[in-house]
This record gives sequence, structure tokens and C-alpha cells, in this order.
Amino acid sequence: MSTTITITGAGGQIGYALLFRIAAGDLLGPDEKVRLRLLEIPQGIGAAEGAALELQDGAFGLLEHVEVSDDAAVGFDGCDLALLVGARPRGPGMERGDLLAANGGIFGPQGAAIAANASPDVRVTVVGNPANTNALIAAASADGVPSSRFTALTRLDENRARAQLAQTLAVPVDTVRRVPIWGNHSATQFPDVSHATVAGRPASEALEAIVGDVPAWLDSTFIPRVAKRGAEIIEVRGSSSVASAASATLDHVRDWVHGTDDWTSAGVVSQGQYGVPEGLVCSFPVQSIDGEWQVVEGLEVSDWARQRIEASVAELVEERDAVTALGLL
Ligand code: NAX
Repeated sequence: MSTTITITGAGGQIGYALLFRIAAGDLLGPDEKVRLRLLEIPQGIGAAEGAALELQDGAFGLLEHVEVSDDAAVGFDGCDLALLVGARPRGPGMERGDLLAANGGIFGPQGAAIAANASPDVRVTVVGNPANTNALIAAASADGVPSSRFTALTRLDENRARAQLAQTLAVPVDTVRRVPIWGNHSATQFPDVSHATVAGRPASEALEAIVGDVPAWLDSTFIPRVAKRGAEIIEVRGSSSVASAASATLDHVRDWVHGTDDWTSAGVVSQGQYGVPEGLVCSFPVQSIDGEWQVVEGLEVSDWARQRIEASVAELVEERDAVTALGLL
């Protein structure tokens, strides 16, 4: 048995970081063979073909086959896992509406091509920005594929939040759990520490002992640091997040396929949970059970947290209204 994985934008930076880790077994484990389909636009084909040559030179025992194409029907043929990384970046002078329209022109046809060519139980993870709304457009264009099969990556935001909290508390990052991201993968996102645990115990007392006024610290330090981490990376590194984004993508897909033993975060299609309008692709605390993401329900949400969530959801509604007005939904 093997799994067919399609990576769009495979000739780009995140694509390059993803391919070798997937081939090495970091996504599905050391026993699952993989077949890779690298989908690019004509300008990116050379870079994808070069990566394919390097994959060959890696002599990865798990890698059965690599195909490079600029044809979505070929790229998504028989695909079990689709990682939609390729997107149109915001260019100089581009308004938000232009960006949404340009990406709608990518993710609508890709959703249709997934419906026509992918395996019936395909799982789709949208990384390319604006990720939530791109996932919404792809899901709406994929006739016959349940919308629960379309997700947007917010795991990088969660990983950043857990890492910041771990650093503040001076504990190992893998002991920090339950720090979900709510809302949009954008500066309005709400990283929520109110349910956080360290080694299974609530983090709240330890946090108060270290930072004092927790609400003030959240407002002035923690939330802006997490929400603006992408900009910080660009400033320091001179280029956007790549390896950490690829790593989070693997975390997301691995958990979706293999299940979780605690909460994590993912952009999933809302069924109206926590008052988020039905149909929006919104990040929630989720668990992966029997191969499906399920929103963790019944959590206590303070008025302060609710305002934060509502602000990010309002942005998602605006994006949905804008793409609806453009005829993309
Ligand atoms: P790059 O510009 O390095 O690569 C993008 C690649 O996509 C290019 O090779 C391009 O030719 C290709 N492409 C464009 N349109 C395509 C189409 N229609 N079909 C197939 N391929 C297409 O960008 P990279 O640094 O790899 O980032 C990729 C995307 O991830 C961007 O949209 C970026 O904003 C987004 N990110 C999302 C993150 C998240 O957490 N959701 C975090 C990291 C990153 O910012």
C-alpha cells in the first residue's frame, strides 16, 4: 500500500521544505510508501523538476514515484492527501479584493480538479494564503466531496503560541498543550491560553506567578507576538517562514490521519459551533478522531475571549462576502 500526496507550489520554498521530509517518512511514518505529485504553474515547473531530481538523489526507500505537472487533472489524479501550498502572493499596489480574486482563480479550479480526479476520501490542507478563504473556495468548488475534507493550516500559529508559552514558563514545549487558535490565519487570530496545561495541569497559576497581570500580558505581549510572528521572521531572516510552516503542515496532516490524544488547532468548516456562522472555514480547538476533525465543544469562553473570537470571525465574514461579490462562491 502507498499514499499519493499532491503538493501544489512544489517548486516554491515551503514545497521544497516539505518534499524531503515527506519522502523521509516524517509525515506517515517509516512503513508507509509515498507517491508524490508536484503541481506547479509553468513558471515553477523548472524548480519542481529540479526538486524531483534531488528527491531521486536522496535515494529514499519510501518514495515510490514522483510526477511533476502543470495540469491539475494529472496533479490530483488518485490523490489521497492534497497540500495546497501554491498561491498568488500580494503584489505591489494589490488591494485585498485583487488578492482574493487572484486566489479564487486558483483555488476554485483546484477544488473542481480535486473533485474530478482525487481519491474519494481525499483530505485537503490549504497552506497558501489567505488560507481560510482559499479553503472555503476550494470546498465550494469540489462537488461531491464533503466539506469536512477541506481544512486550512493554523497549526503554525498554534506551534508558535505553545513555544512562546513554554519559553515564558521555562518548561519543555512538548509539555504545553491546549493552546488553541481561534478564527482566521491572520493578524486577527486569537491564540487562547485560558485552557492551557503544562504536563497535564492548568498553566494559569504558574503563568500568573511569572507575568503578574495575565490579561495585560496577553494583550501587550503574548497575543501580538504570536499573531505577528510571521512579520518578525521576515524582519530577522529576510524571508518568510518556510521550514516551520512545512513542519506545522506535517503536524496537521499526521494528526488528521493518525488521530490526536489531546486538542490541537485547525481551520475547519464551521457547523455553527461557538456562534461562528455555518460554512465559514474557521480555526477552532479540534481533535482528530477516527480520521475526522471534531471541534472541541462546551468550552467556557469568557466575554473578553468571545470579543477576540468575534473580531477574527468578522474578518472571515468580510472575506467570504468579498469573494461572494466576486462570484467566486
Ligand atoms: P513561494 O513563492 O516560494 O512558492 C509558491 C509556489 O507556488 C511558487 O513556486 C509558484 O510558482 C507556485 N504557484 C503559484 N500559483 C500556483 C498554482 N495555481 N498552482 C500550483 N502552483 C502555484 O511561497 P512559499 O514561501 O512556499 O509560501 C507558499 C504560501 O504559503 C504563501 O501563500 C504563503 O503566504 C503561505 N503561508 C502560509 C502559512 C500558514 O500558516 N497557513 C505560513 C507560511 C506561509 O506564509
